Amino acid sequence: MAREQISWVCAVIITLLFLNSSLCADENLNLRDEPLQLVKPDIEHKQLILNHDFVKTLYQIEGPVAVAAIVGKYHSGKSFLLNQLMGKRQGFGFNIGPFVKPETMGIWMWGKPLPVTLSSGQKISLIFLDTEGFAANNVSERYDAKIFAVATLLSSYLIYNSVKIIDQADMDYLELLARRTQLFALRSQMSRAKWANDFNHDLLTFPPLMWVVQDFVQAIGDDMSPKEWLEGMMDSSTWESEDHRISLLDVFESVNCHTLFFPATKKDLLQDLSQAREDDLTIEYKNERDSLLQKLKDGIIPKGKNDRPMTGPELASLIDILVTAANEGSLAQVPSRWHGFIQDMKQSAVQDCFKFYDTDMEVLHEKHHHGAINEQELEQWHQQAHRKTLKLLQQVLFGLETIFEESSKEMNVTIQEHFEKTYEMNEKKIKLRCGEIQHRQELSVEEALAQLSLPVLTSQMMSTYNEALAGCITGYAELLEPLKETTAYRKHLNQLKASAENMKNSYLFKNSKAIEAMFEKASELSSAEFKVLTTHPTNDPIIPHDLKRLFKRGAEKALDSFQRSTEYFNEERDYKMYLKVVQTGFTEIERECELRNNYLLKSALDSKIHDLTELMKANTNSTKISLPMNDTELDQILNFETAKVVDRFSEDLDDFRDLPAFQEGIVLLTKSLHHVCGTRRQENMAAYQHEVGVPLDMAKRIALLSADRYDTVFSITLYIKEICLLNLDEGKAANWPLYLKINIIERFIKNDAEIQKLIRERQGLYSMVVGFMQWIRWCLDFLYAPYLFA
Ligand SMILES: Nc1nc2c(ncn2[C@@H]2O[C@H](COP(=O)(O)OP(=O)(O)O)[C@@H](O)[C@H]2O)c(=O)[nH]1
Ligand SMILES: *[C@@H]1O[C@H](CO)[C@@H](O)[C@H](O)[C@H]1NC(C)=O
Ligand SMILES: *[C@@H]1O[C@H](CO)[C@@H](O)[C@H](O)[C@H]1NC(C)=O
Ligand SMILES: *[C@@H]1O[C@H](CO)[C@@H](O)[C@H](O)[C@H]1NC(C)=O
Ligand SMILES: *[C@@H]1O[C@H](CO)[C@@H](O)[C@H](O)[C@H]1NC(C)=O
Ligand SMILES: [Mg+2]
Repeated sequence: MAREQISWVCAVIITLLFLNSSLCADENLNLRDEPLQLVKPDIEHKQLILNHDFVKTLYQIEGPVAVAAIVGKYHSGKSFLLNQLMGKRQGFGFNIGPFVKPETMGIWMWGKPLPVTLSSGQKISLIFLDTEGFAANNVSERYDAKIFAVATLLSSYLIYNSVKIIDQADMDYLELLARRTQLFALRSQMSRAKWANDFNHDLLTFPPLMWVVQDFVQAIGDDMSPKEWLEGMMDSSTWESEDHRISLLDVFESVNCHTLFFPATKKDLLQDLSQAREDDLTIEYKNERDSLLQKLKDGIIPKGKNDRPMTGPELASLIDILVTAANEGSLAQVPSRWHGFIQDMKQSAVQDCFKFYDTDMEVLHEKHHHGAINEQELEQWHQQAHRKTLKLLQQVLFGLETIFEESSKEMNVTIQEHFEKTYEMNEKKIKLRCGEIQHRQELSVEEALAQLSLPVLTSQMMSTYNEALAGCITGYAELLEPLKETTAYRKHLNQLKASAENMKNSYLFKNSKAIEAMFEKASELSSAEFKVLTTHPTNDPIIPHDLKRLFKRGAEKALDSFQRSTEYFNEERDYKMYLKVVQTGFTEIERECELRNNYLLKSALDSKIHDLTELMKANTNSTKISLPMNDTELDQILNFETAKVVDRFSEDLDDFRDLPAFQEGIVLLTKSLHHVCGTRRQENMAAYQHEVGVPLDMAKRIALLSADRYDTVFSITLYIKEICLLNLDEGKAANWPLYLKINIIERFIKNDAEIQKLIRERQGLYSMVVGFMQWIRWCLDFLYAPYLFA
């Protein structure tokens, strides 16, 4: 009684403590010594709902942590067994269902971990998980699979609970669930990206499996352990399709079996074991239970990585991830029939693995910002991804050789097709990229050339071009370094070079035009300068020597200014040619100058001739020479004057002596002077005539009186001459030379109107004929006269 009171008091105190702690539980999240519903089903019993407050309590566990979970059909004694293993007695253990209705929904966790020292000596906090049983009336297999997967992957030790025997259906179902879970784990690993943050994916491992058979009474023979018995069962199991044999051994770290005797013998106790005390349990049960606990401690493999065991926070994160993944449907459907399951698995394995391949290829595309990729790199990456994918596929379909064979064929085709498309697309991208860079580089060359202000030295343009070309080719090579080996690269490089060459030629042409224009302008300017320099200010002709000097100096100056204005470009090919052109231009201007000078000279000569003729006239004017004068003397004077004038001419124009115009001038001057001389002689003659005016008048009167006797021009003329001569011989002119007298007479006849009238009257055919006869006779007379006289 006292003991009962004490225990009652204890219970109250504990309850008060519990209430107190639960009041402030939200703050300090104490580890509670009670079962917590970690995961519960939703209203439709399909999805899992995680209680985050309970998950948070795990954060407080700092040291290594491990989980032991129990799974199995509903109402198979899971909760009771867990209570036994935890050493919890009535009232404090998991709710043990006294009725057929399953009590444990979802996944329950014992709030306070059990400190356990493993056989390896490691001290860990062991957390027990109780689960909702499988195959409840109206619960789907998919829901079962979720619970199983989460519990299994959380565990470091998994207990499968069954009653009395190892049932073939149990084994099939367990294998399906295990296979599902394996796929689930692999998929979770595949989509690493999603939980990349700080999650350790190596935690997704399978624990050792302990198959516990409760109420075991069957004899399995002395030489056979429960493990061997289980293995025998697994070997002999009959499958729907032998092709798709898989084994729990393929999935779990290890598989073991443990049997337990009836916990009690009394029926009322068995119906509600929650009432049973330790003392009520059978010895066999207690022994076998303890040995199971020892096996658990020996067999537990704490999850971890690189010898670092999993801690509380990591466990919390693992729970979160697994529940989320399970809810998102990462668990494929579990068809009830094995064959369908296999087909489904194949399908989803191929799909998932292809997704893996695609994701892996996407990494490459991301790396290249979805641009062009070197073909080799693409190929290599693809092959590597292909290999990895096949390896993954093999892992997923482990133990299912035939469907792996089929699937990998299918996978090869899918991947190959996909790759061909990717490759083709990449080719296009390469072409586009190369073309784009080509144009960009072309622009850079054009820019460099356009910056030059023309005209510019050809050599400078070439060096600018060469520099730009080198830069653009280097730039092209650098920007397209990864695509160097492609044909598009070479093609566009050649195009780039060709269009740069074209650009160069067009700019060279433009420049040569500009240079030409510049030369042209400079040569025009220097020609104009030369013209100005060689234009003489007066209208006087310039003497040849001076003209030459003028030309020389002008040419020097004008050429110098041409050279100065084009000096910068004197290395250009056309420079010498333009220099020649300029000089030729000078020669032409010189010729024009000379022509003009000649013209000026000619008019100067003309006026000189005129002046000198006037001088001659003045010098031989009647005021200077008194006429008539002895012919010889006159001639002497005239010759002297002429010579004087000609000398004066030569003297005045001595500078032009070598020019043909000078000689022509002399000729003209001489002619002109001759004319003056002739005039003077005529005047002299007239003067003589004037001296003999009286006798000549006399002779004319005589001739007029006896003119009728002479009927021809010849005869009358001859008669008049004779009369005149006779008259002259009788006066002053008696001593004058005959030629002078004849000259005077002929002048007189020619100038006298009356005589001329007489002569005209006798003109006509008759006069001509008869005159001619008379002339012949006169000639004969003249011929024979001396002869006759002799
Ligand atoms: N015969 C027998 N009955 C058991 C054993 N363990 C539990 N029970 C009874 O089976 C019923 C269901 O137990 P429970 O632990 O709630 O099973 P659970 O639904 O799998 O958790 C209860 O009435 C228990 O008394 C066992 O080892 N042998
Ligand atoms: C399962 O059946 C029980 C009664 O048999 C019912 O109370 C419960 O709501 C059902 N659950 C679902 C998910 O249908
Ligand atoms: C699939 O492709 C890989 C690599 O190309 C090859 O090694 C393997 O034999 C192929 N598998 C099948 C089934 O064709
Ligand atoms: C001769 O010269 C004088 C002046 O030198 C001039 O006055 C005169 O008219 C001239 N006579 C003739 C006939 O030309
Ligand atoms: C003219 O002069 C020359 C010598 O001066 C002389 O010989 C000649 O007889 C002269 N004639 C006349 C006609 O006076
Ligand atoms: Mg239960």
